[in-house]
Amino acid sequence: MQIYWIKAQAPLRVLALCKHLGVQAEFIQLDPTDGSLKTDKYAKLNPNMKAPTLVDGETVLWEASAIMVYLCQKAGSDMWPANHAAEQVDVIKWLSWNDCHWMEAIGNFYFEYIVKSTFNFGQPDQQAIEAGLPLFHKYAAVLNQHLQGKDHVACGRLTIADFQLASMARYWQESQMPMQDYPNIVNWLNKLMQLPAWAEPWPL
Ligand SMILES: N[C@@H](CCC(=O)N[C@@H](CS)C(=O)NCC(=O)O)C(=O)O
Repeated sequence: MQIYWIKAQAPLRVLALCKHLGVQAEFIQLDPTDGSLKTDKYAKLNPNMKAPTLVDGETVLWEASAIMVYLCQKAGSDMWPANHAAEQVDVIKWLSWNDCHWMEAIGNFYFEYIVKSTFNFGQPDQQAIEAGLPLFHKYAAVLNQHLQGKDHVACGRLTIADFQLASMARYWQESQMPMQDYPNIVNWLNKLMQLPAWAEPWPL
């Protein structure tokens, strides 16, 4: 099995999951600045020309959430509740909320501070950060309320929803997200950091 990745939040979830579940794979690092995502060979695997992409024999998969489900099924992990319909609904709800709302609310902080500094794309744009604050507060309040008295986002245990929602939020301090106003989110992120695979997700 091969997993193509770059040093960014969507591949991060998949890499952390592989490490957490002990899934063996060949991890192939690409770089968005050197054209390696844009080759014809890679575009045949992932027509979006983005990472991550998983190749396992005849199976070729893109989208981090689908790849995480595939890996859980392969490893027999209940981080994806394969045999429990109501739990699947719970996980899907939060994956969807992440992709439609949470990513939009925190994505500009992550892009301006983490993506730009990782790939030398220039200085953060403070105006973009400030413009994103109302949306940040709107959705941080939703997640903070949901996490009251909880350590996990869905199913009352660690699932792929935690990895999906935390992959940008984990950088809240470095990217100036005003997360200190949302203590339940901070508590959840801190507890996730106690997982060795989450704390150090990148392949050696
Ligand atoms: N929805 C996709 C997002 C994939 C994506 O946007 N990957 C980014 C890294 S987080 C990427 O490859 N960016 C490089 C580029 O667009 O050139 C997923 O969940 O896998």
